[in-house]
Amino acid sequence: MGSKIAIMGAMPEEIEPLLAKLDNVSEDIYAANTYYEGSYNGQEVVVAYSKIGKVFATLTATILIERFKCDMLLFSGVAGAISDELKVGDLIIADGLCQHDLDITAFGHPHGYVPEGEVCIPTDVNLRNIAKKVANEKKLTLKEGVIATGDQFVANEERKNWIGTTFKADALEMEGASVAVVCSALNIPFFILRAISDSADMDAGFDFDAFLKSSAQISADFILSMVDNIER
Ligand code: 4EH
Repeated sequence: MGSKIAIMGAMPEEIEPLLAKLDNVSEDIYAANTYYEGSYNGQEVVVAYSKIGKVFATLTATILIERFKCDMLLFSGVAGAISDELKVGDLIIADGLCQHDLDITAFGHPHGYVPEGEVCIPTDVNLRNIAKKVANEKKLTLKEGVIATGDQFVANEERKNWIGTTFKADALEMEGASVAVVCSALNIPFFILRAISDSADMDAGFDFDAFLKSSAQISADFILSMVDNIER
């Protein structure tokens, strides 16, 4: 199925645990970013971090597909929890992604919607099923739900709860929906995994700094197990 798999993060910390496990890595600089081509257990992969936010994530996802010819994209990183069920280090996979900061409600449209777009973009069902199989084998709990994306680091209970109720979202971050827009438009199967680093509340900045590394590692380890379970 996957002949060349893109694995994307937003921050260096999110891809460092991936790069540490690749073989035959070569670096290619393109559009002011570094792309790492290599292999994992014989599977060809291209790894990159986009930089933070929706615009950079859109650029990187597009380049991974159009220039590096990846035919599948997996995102690995951390997220703020909305659901009370999610604690630091827990994993969530997106069944769909929305943009919580996209607002043309002045014209009567719902939050997150623009004409010819969709509020919530679904991820690839096959990749989600592989994730569930991997979680079973590893005896890990995997939550599945909506992930809300926006160009804001949310450290505010009120904003977090608004995003939760408006989009029925379980977690939030700043890149996933961009990847969803690009991959769905280009018909590339994609998957978004996040390990919780904070709860998007007043302690979020502090918690994020404390748990970025450990949660990024948890997400990266899981993503690499998924690569082992994807048909070549
Ligand atoms: O890439 C951005 C990072 C935070 S900004 C989105 N990532 C982490 C996920 C995330 C998140 N997003 C929004 C984790 N917790 C979040 C939250 N709100 N509460 C950043 C981080 N460190 C330095 C500079 N910018």
